[in-house]
Amino acid sequence: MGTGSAVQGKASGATIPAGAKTLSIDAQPLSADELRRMDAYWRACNYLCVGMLYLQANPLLREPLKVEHIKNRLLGHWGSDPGQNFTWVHLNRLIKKYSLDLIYLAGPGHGAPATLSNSYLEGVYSEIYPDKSQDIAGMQRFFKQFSFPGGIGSHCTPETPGSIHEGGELGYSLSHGFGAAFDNPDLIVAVVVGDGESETGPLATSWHSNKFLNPVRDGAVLPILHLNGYKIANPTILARIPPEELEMLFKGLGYTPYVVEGDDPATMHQKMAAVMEHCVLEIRAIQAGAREAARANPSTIPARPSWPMIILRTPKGWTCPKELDGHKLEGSWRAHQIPITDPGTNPAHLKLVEEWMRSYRPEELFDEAGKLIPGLAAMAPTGTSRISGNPHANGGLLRKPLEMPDFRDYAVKVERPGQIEVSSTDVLAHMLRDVMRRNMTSFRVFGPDETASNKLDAIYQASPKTWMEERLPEDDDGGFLSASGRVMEMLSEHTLEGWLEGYLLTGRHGFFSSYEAFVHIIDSMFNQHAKWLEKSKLELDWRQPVSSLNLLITSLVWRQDHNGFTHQDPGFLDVVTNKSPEITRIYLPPDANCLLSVGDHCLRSTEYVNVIVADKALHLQYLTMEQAIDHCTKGIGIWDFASNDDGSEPDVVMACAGDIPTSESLAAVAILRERCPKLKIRFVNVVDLFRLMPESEHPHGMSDAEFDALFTVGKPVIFNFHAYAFLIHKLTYRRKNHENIHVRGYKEKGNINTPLELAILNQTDRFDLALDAIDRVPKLRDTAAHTREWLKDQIVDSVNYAHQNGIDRAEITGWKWPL
Ligand SMILES: Cc1ncc(C[n+]2csc(CCOP(=O)(O)OP(=O)(O)O)c2C)c(N)n1
Ligand SMILES: [Mg+2]
Repeated sequence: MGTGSAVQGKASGATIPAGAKTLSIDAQPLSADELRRMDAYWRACNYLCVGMLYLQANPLLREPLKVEHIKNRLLGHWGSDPGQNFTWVHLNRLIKKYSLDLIYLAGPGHGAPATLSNSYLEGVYSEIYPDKSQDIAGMQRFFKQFSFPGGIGSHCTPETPGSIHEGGELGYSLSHGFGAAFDNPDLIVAVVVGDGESETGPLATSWHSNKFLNPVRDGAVLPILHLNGYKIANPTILARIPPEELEMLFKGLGYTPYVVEGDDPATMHQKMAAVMEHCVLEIRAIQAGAREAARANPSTIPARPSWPMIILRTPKGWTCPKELDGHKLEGSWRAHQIPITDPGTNPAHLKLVEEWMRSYRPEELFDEAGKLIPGLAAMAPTGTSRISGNPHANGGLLRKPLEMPDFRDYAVKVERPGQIEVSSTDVLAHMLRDVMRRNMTSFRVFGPDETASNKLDAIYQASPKTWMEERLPEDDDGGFLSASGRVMEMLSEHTLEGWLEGYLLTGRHGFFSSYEAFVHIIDSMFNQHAKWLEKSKLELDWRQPVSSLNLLITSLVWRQDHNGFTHQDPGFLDVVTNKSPEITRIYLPPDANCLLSVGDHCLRSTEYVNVIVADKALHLQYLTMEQAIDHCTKGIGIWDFASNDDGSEPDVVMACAGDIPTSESLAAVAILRERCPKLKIRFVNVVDLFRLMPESEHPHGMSDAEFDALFTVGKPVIFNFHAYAFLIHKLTYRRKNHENIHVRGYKEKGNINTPLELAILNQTDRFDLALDAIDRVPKLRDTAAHTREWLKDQIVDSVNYAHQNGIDRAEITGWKWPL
């Protein structure tokens, strides 16, 4: 055990004043009977956890434990379970006592046996999975399926009732928890944070979420730092730093930490009961005070409270055998996974497992049929008050569709294609502003300090940014800060993504914008969320659909000429295409009207990750609203205004995906049509990237017949792509004409360049695209030699001009579609 100064002072249980450090060990809120029953319930949870790890038969040890009762392959984690069970049992007491609406997030999701055992004891598990009934046969199946082929995973996967946090990839528990609490004023989100998890970057920064939680309109998060001292194979930092530093750390982060430390169950139950009750009452007092003040004077600005948190210092693997073969087991990293790994081959160890399981006295806990005895079952809350049955953890049950304005009302007037320049994201922002206005308790916009930079600042007209900290007079000059703001801005992509996921999984709606290069920071969070959605959507009927995660990628590679190479990386799309086609969508709207149509579609959708790629800078506009709707509905199409192959087979297909590649492709077409007037060109634009895939591989995929009709079966295709070229090959490699598809994209060439120079470096510019066409159309090879030379001269001249003047030539910057 650690040596922390766990318990100081003489205050009594729930009456400790806010800000007091710890509670007295003398606080004894539990009656002898309550203590006995809580401990019994905890023993039942712990028993079930060990059963899940080890047993495939003889679940209640009604006969002596034999080798054949043990699973052939032992998988799962024990170390985290007893502390999590302990926490859950104490939460149950307070849910009942104070009619709390409470959900639970297991940061160390590998401790899933704790969540599962509680769900089983609460009856929710059997309601959802009737074959895992509350009897001996059901318990046997419940044990056997855990971490077993054909069964369930070893983390708090989507199959786990009450879970919105898988916890396999550590670091996101607290941000998920805060996301769940936003705009849920009556909800308490208990988040167990692993002490190892606390060492991750995302978790470390997510403590600052308290600076964005408004006690008037939001719920509360109760962090419980699970200081069990160890990770897989090492001590944890927070368990070994001096207790004073630990306390200062959390005070410095703005929390009031309460320490519960020990290993004697009876004493620990009293301590935890006292501390947790105090925390709940403190939360309630904070909320009541802030809400009362707001009622009395709506212009009151609520101060950020010092929210309580618990530091639970217990031995890792608490209650397992103290030692194994002379090695410390309880209270060591050796308890992390399967504490005793060889009961199948080592009779002494088999005996030890049996003794360990019998130490929980299952015969006192379960009746003859194998059901938790009524006196203990009555300890759990009922109905939707059960943590594992709380509808917030199945957010689709609570989700209401957004009230949407008509996106057509924001349309850019396009009389002729390619004549006017507009910032597409600015146009979208006006729609988002009105989405916000109509959904002031269920929609938030997230961005890492980039909402304004991404030209989405019109949203501030509906709601400013959430800010609970000090405000200076100058903040009123364009700062848009308010405790009641609904635009979430913190410079942590991790925290924002975590908030958004928590917000969505509890039934609400959101929109995230990020610089393209830095969206990679949340690659892994995207991966995990995508996995969650896939399982929920495809395999779990009982999980109701939640809103899609809408990710606008902007400040694109092609307009990072001022920031340079570090800000150029369009590779997030590659990451997205690895995930299940059932839940991934990528849209590259070429102009503002297409972006509006796509944005409307995404905000209404459920169970997807929608990735929208659209630049913030001024860009030419091509389609009227009606044309844009048609184009986006099809997802890919021929643009007649740019094509001259009507009624005949084209000589070349000029294809493109992305706003900036579209304008370069169009400029290339204009050059070719002027200089090679006999050339038959078909211009194809792709909005919905997955249209390129075969229909057998993606729900949006095109049939071969459709693909062949657009791209021909033998003509050259010059495809100008927003991101890395290889992705287009990956999506089209099975198509008949694949060998003629010549893709240009970003080639990792960049620095401080002009936009055209950057395109030239990567050969995505109009001149190189025109050269590509000439080189691939047989009849031009001989006849277009002069044009070829002219194009090469243009490239040299453009680069020279950029290097001399620092900008592109006026005919480039002011280029318009000429036909
Ligand atoms: C981001 C990440 N890195 C590494 C791992 C591998 N891993 C699984 S459990 C674990 C230790 C976790 O320790 P802690 O958070 O203290 O949990 P507990 O002690 O409650 O088991 C690690 C490193 C992971 N799951 N996620
Ligand atoms: Mg730990």
